[in-house]
Amino acid sequence: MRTVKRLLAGAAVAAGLTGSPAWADGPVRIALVAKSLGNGFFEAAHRGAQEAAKELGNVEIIYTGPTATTAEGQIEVINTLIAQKVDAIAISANDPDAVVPALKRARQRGITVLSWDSGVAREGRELHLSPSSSALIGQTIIKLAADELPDGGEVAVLSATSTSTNQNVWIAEMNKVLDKYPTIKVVATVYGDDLADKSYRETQGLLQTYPGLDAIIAPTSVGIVAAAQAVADAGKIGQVNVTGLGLPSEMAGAVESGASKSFAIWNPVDLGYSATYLAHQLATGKAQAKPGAEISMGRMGAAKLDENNEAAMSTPFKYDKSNIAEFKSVF
Ligand code: RAM
Repeated sequence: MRTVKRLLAGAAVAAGLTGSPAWADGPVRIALVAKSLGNGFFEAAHRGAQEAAKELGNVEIIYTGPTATTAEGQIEVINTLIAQKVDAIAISANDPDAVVPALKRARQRGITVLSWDSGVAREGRELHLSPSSSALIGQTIIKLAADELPDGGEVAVLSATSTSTNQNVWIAEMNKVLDKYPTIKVVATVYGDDLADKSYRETQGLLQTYPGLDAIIAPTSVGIVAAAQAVADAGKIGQVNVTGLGLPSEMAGAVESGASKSFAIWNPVDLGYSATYLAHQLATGKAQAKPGAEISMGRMGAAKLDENNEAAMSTPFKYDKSNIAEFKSVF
């Protein structure tokens, strides 16, 4: 724990001093907490975190998370990190509220806490970093589906967990613009919990319940792959288009087979890199999270915090047959 160090660093900032403090004791230990382990999206973010650590120097990344996408699992992870006296916790939360008491305990012990990707309620963190504007993500996922359905049709949503902050916000933003698509009918929302097998089964359920289904929007990198597989296995390629948010490396086969005409995502490596940079700035007292603050994210520029101490990165990028080959080896 670096409470003393942080106070000193804060004083150094206040006094206008810059550079690494000479009294630094060992590496700055930053925990990158995933919604769950084994998810390629978080593994890509971890690569970015390691890149930032190398660039910053004297930083140890502790990449961790529960085995399943539950808040309970994350609370256990947080408690372990508190016991390990890490300097910072950067978490993608399975639930915006359930992790707050554990994160508050961490903060009381001088640990810097921020959320990234999937947010924590304001009282549980210093800042939140979104990959992109939530409104833009919501608008993007419905547009991806609607653009392939010029005559309209039935669309279902396959989400991650029902408590996941980011998917819930994106779906809410999507719903706000549905009136722009009068011929598109959203018939159901189901939850695959970012588990491949559950997402596959939920997709099978959708195909059975809605035989006239035209598209599935899966705003989850795990769900979209499983949904595309279920559509292919059901012989429904060309009938049901799977779209949403996914990794080019994991979706290349689905795009080639035609199960997915297109999908979108931002760069998860950059997201992990940026979250790590922010954690480092806060934990070393080089910056403070407050509305209007501009905090360095290294090669990604600065995060400008809004009135809720939130910042957003770039726009989602669309992948389809024209560019998937180029990006599938990147992330
Ligand atoms: C899954 C997770 C993650 C989300 C991506 C798009 O990997 O739910 O939080 O940002 O999908």
